[in-house]
Amino acid sequence: MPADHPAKPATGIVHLGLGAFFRAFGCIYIADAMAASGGDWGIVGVSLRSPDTRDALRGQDWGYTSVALTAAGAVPRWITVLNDVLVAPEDPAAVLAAMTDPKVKIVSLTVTEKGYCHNPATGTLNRDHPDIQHDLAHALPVSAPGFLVRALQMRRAAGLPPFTVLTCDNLPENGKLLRGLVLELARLLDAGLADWIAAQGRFPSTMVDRITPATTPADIARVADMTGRPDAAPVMHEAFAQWAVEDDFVNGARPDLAAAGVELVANVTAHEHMKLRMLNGTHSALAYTGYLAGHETIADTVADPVFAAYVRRLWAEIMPAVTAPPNVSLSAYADALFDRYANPNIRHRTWQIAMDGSQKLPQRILGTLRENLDAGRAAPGLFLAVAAWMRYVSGTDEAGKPIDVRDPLATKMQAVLAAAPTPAAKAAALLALREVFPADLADRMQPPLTRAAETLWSMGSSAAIAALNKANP
Ligand code: CS2
Repeated sequence: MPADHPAKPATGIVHLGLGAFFRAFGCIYIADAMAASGGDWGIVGVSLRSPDTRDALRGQDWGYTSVALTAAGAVPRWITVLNDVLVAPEDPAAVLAAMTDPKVKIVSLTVTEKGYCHNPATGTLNRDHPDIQHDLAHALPVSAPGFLVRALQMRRAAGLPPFTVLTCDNLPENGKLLRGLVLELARLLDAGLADWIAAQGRFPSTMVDRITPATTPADIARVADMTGRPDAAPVMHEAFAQWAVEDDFVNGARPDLAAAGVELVANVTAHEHMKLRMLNGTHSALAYTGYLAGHETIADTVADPVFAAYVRRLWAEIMPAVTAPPNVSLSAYADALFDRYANPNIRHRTWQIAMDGSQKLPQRILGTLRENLDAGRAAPGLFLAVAAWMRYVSGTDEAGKPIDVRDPLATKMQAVLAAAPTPAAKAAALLALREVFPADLADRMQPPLTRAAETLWSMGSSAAIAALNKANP
């Protein structure tokens, strides 16, 4: 075997939802864990929708460049941990076959919030979701929960242990949430299967963090220039990464994650809350307000002093609703986030982060708002963020230009907004969306949100934030 083609480790992990984030994050940690301690933890990636990644990587033997964009420059690295990429809609049976291979011990996921087919306000399975309806009626699934349940059913029938389900999406108590969804779907198909998964399955919760903007054609050209090796699908990311994982795997079978820098913890909730509320919450707030103010990226947004002051005010509103993990200072965490946002080499578009807000707001902003309301703490910055989301999803920006709103509820939201003539009526119409706002929270949010919506619609995002900064220094 030539030296530059050492034998690849066998596959031990199937990953559902092989987007840029997991290739810039989990794949690198797994590669580092194997480099440190060995093991057969090669990865078969699965695209649940489009063939693009498979088509791009096929001619590269599944290798690709990961580029860390540090403030000082770009650091490329060639990653070879993928053994194959499957495209689920082309051949769902091949995906199930990979997931039921006895050597596969872990099925990890990054399928984004909407891929869980759940109701974001309640965390329960959305049984009316067309993909769930499909998966209840057919043995070859289309949804992520469907693939997990059918593969676990096949493993049980074959006398194999279950795989560990390792979710890596930005959802609160993501493992517990997914366990609930899988059990709910399994029970609708076969109560014995649900009992077996409940007893034998493991669903550790995780906190994942690395800012990874979508790769652009300019990035592809730049990477080829930088490395001299053309790559159809490099991934671009910040240097920072943090992964906290609950150490709860079926038979303890996992890569040596600690050797790769993963924090193995008994309970990840504190890490998860901090990250979802302080990072993702402000990311979404900056995405809507920044987009409306004409800012293309997060770095552009926080380079504007009005928004730099706004994000600091948001952290001041959020921190009282966050319990710091052991040995973590929340204000130091906020300072570090500011520097990460300000990195001019990361071109993370506000439009990209603004996607799927109906699925993101509950865990990013609404939980914090609820706790602030309970404690009698004012949170005008967070209310302004929700108002900005409402204005954003209406589909036209402050200059009257159309916005390409991507959200599973976009059509529904735009219909109710169009029928509501005033900002107050628009706020009331969206607060009535039970997928996003539980009834009791909607009632309590209405008065401050109405004020925020009126200010935002009349003044525009930038002036509304400047006024807020001035009134609450
Ligand atoms: C972002 C996240 O797109 C988004 O909604 O908030 O992808 C964010 O960049 C990551 O969670 C950072 O770890």
